[in-house]
Amino acid sequence: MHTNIDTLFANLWQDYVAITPSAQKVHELLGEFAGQAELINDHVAFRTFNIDKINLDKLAKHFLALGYEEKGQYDFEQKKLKAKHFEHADTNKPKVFISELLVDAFPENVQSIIHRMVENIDPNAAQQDDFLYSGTHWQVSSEDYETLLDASEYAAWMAAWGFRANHFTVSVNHLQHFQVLADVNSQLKEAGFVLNTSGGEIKGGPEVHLAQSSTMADHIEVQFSDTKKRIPSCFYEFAQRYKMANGELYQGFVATSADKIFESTNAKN
Ligand code: OOG
Ligand code: NI
Repeated sequence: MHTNIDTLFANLWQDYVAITPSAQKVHELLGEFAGQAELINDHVAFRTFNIDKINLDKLAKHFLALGYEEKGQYDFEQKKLKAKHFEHADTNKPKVFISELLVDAFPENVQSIIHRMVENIDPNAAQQDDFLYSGTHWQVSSEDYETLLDASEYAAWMAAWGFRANHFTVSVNHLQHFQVLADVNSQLKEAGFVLNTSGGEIKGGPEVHLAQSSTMADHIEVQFSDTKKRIPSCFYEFAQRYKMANGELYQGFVATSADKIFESTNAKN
């Protein structure tokens, strides 16, 4: 387990930008406009399968050990996913959003591809310091990738990329130059970045106390067991939080919005 939160997120960021070059560029662009070198992250997100060896709880353990607490649970029936979010008492530390695919809800052929991948993981891997940015622990063929893609974009993404930050999220509330998410989006589009328009460019809003947008994932070449393919890697998200009736900023997530954010890594449609 990591002993230092900032070191963990620094390592996660390094791994993330290596396969998400646009995130580094967006980071520089927003920092320059806002006149600030440091951007505060609203949250960082992770994906996994609901298989004991590496399930959501195994990922969460790393954050619980660093003082994070579980704060919310979410269900995505259509995508066959569950998620939880975690917060740290130090509100300047990023929140953590972890989802897991309900593998047993998929057809036999899909389950067997996933189980073959997971069987290849060392039994102690999930406890290792670097597990959260350890990537894949298996090899898949491009054919298996395509089979997964037809059943679940999420499963295919996991097969290609494994364990790592799926996205970082800029806290718009902490951006000095920008007041609202729409202005951030305009700036990004002007600079040529492509935003996820599923469910609208801005998901949610003041009425649910959270507005979110994201880039579409970069496309990066991946070596499969048989051939190379250019496929979606990771994306960058932007979140603006609003005060609730009690005057406090909402800290949770919004399932209907999250459902669309997942699609930022879609290879199809
Ligand atoms: C997570 C999508 C949900 C949010 O902020 O609502 C999410 C994912 O794509 O793994 O990050
Ligand atoms: Ni997110």
